[in-house]
Amino acid sequence: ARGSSSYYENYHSMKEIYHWMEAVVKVHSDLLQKIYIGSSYEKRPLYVLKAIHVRERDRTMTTLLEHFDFYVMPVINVDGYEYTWSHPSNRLWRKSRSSHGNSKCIGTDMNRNFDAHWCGPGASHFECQEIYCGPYPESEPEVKAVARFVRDHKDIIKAYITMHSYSQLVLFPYSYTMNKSKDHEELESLAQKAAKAIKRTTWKTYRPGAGAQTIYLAPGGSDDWAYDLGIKYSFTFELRDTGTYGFLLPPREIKPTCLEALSAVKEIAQHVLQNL
Ligand code: PAY
Ligand code: ZN
Repeated sequence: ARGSSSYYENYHSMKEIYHWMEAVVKVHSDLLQKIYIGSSYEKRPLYVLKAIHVRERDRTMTTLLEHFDFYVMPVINVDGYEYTWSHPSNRLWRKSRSSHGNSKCIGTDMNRNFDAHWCGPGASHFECQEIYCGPYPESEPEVKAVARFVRDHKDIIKAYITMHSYSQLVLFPYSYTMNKSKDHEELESLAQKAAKAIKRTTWKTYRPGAGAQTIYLAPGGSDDWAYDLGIKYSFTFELRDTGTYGFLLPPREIKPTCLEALSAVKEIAQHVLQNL
């Protein structure tokens, strides 16, 4: 059932996630709001949950919520996610489900579709590739919706964190170039602190580093785009694991993965608070 803790120890279909969003904002209407930011290629709604202040048992969380609102988008690739459920043989589908012109392949890599060195080295112009950048930046309605939401709130957004899997990394800009950003030193030490918070929480090892230097060149990502927009504290978490199960992480690891990720989020938020 939705309220029970086992709900957070399992994977859920898009339909269930939509119901869950509806239910949590209903039950916690004093601190949660659901914001509609646009619709997907297949016309599914895109929502961001906004969490505001009050009544937390955890002291750090209370302090953080006194100073910050948290905006959380549970799923950006709603069409792709639904597709992994309705077509189990495509359980690992990565891209969107859009088709542009008379392309013979479906889908754009949303993490190559943001307007940050769009389609440079590390992305592909070919529709059939997993890292297809799309016909132009923000060609994907989901990317456009997120970019517009972030642009419209850029003066109030103090940090941006995007969650991916897998590899256990805390990445920061840049991913589109091997060059260091102008905030490299600060972001590196904060990423190290975040990784240490994770270690204290679950004893797992996450490696901090700039994207391109740590994994590979990846242009058109949301983290670099948010950073270049002026949101200094921009991070990509690559969650569990390091390859044993890879993208098919067992459900029993969901909860500890959330706990460690949350500890890293708090570490980053505290740093932001101290540097306002
Ligand atoms: O900002 O450097 C970044 C993240 C790059 C990610 C990307 O390629 O878009 C990294 C991959 C991801 O999470 O999508 C990593 C996974 C393991 C993959 O698909 O290779
Ligand atoms: Zn990813």
